[in-house]
Amino acid sequence: TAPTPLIAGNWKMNGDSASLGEALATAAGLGSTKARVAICPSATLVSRMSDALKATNVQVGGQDCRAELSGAYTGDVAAEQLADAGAELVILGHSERRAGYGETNALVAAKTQAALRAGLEPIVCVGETLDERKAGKALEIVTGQVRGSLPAELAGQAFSVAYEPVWAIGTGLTPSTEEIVEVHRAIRATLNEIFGAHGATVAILYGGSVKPANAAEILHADEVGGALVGGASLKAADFLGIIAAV
Ligand code: G2H
Repeated sequence: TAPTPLIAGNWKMNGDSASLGEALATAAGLGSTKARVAICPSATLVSRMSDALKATNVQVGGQDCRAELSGAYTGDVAAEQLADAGAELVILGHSERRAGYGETNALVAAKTQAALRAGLEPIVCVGETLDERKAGKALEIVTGQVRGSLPAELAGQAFSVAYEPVWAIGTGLTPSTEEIVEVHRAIRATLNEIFGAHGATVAILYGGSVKPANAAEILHADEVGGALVGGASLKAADFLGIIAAV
């Protein structure tokens, strides 16, 4: 079965209580979309956003979690705490965390296990840098991240993979549709190899400068099962423009 398309907004370190109106406006404007829609705000907003969106079709997610259940980890958030605050999903291994906090594939895999333990649906991010692409290593890097970041416990579980070429994030640059499809097909083949028939049910999202103007072409490309949207998810009008393109 083909996965239901997932459009997930990654608010990154943006937004406060005044921004809840954008989340509500997104929910109000969904219409009869066939997409599943989620917003992942900062941890400070998860609880209030979950309450605000309770009666709507928009789900709420976190942007990261700690692998451990609890303990002396000042400043960190456990998967269980996100779930308790109302989150249903969590983004893991975003390139901003891989690059900024030295998150390795092994750590991302441990966080993914923690997400499953807490009943959260992981969105595991992978993607090559510009240097890696220029060196002809994009497929090798990305499939290596898929193998290393997805623990065996994901077998039979709901999760998605987000392909975000690092050079396309927040830069306005997007890969060609052919480049996206090539990587997504490689990810699909790797998922099939690891998870067998379950691999075909995993949505592979594209992320990196998705906006209303390029959403239709990207979302209709082969093996693209949705999008992880940063900047263009902050305003309901833009986010709805992307959702409408599914
Ligand atoms: C990539 C993406 C969302 P943006 O990081 O995860 O952000 O759409 O702003 O490039």
